[in-house]
Amino acid sequence: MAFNYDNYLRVDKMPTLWCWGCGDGVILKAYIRAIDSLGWNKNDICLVSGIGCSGRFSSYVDCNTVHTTHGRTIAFATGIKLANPDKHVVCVAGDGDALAIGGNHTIHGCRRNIDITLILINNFIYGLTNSQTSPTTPQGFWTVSQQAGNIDPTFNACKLAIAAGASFVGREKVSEPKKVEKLMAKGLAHKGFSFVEILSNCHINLGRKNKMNSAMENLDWIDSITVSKTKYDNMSEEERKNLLPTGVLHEDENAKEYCEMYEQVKLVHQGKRKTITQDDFAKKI
Ligand SMILES: Cc1ncc(C[n+]2csc(CCOP(=O)(O)OP(=O)(O)O)c2C)c(N)n1
Repeated sequence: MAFNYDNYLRVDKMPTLWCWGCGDGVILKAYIRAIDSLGWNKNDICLVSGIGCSGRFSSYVDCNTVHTTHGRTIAFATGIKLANPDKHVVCVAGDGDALAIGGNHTIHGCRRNIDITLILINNFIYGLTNSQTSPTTPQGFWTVSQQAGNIDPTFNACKLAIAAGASFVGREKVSEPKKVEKLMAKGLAHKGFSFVEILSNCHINLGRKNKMNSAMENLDWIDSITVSKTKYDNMSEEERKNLLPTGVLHEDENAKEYCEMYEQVKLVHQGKRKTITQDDFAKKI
C-alpha cells in the first residue's frame, strides 16, 4: 500500500509555498517517513522552525510546532526540551538561519549536547529573501549581496558541529531521499545533540544565477561536490579538497546529555544530593 503522508501533514495547508522542484519537499517527505519508521506518536514531538523557506516546515507537519524568529530555533528548543525532557524536540533551519544569524545558538546547542535534533537544510543561499550570501555559499558564486562574486570563505557545517561538541553529526543530499530518511531516523533516535545536514537545491535563487538553470543541474552540482564517507576516508588530502563527505560522520554514544545533568541540578536544589562534581562527568549517570 502506498505510504500515507497525510497522517503527518496539515493537509489544509497544502499545496506548499515552495517552488516547483524545491528540495524542501523531498526533505519533508523523508522526515515524515523517518518519524513513521521510529513509531513516534506525533503528540510527543515538538518541531521548531526558524524563518526562511525552510521555516515553512512547521506550518506543514502535524505535531506540536513553533515557528519562531530568525536564528532562534535552538534557543526556543532548548527551553522546550528542558521543560519536557521526555518529549522529542526537532529543529529545522536553513543555512542562513542556523549558521549566520543563529550560528551562536547552534554552536552552543552542540556544546551542551542537549537531546535535540537539528535538521540543517543547506541550500547554500538565503532562499526566501532572494539570494543573499550565506555562510555556506561557495566562493566565486554570484549573490545579490556580492554581485562581483562571493569572496567570503565558507563554513563546513558538519566540521563546525563536531568541533563544537555535537554527539551525532551526519550529512546527506536530496538526490538520495532514502539515505536522507535513514540518516534522519538515526539522528532523531540518537540521545544527545544530533546535527543532520541535508544538502538541497535552490535552483531559483542560487542555481539560475550561477549557471544551473534547473533543479536537475543544481542537484548535479551537489553530486559533484559530495562523496560517501567511505570513499572520502580513502582519499588523499589533495583529492578531498572542496569535497563534502556524506553519511554518518561522527557518533558518540557516551557523551553526557544536558537534560540528564540538569536533572542532577534539580536534585541539588531539592536537597536530595550535595553538589555536582567533576566526577559526575567521568561516569555514565
Ligand atoms: C531578524 C531578522 N533578520 C532578517 C530577516 C529576513 N530574512 C528572512 S528569511 C532570511 C534568510 C533565509 O535564508 P535561510 O535561513 O538560508 O533559509 P532558506 O530561505 O534558504 O530556507 C532572512 C535574512 C528576518 N526575518 N529576521
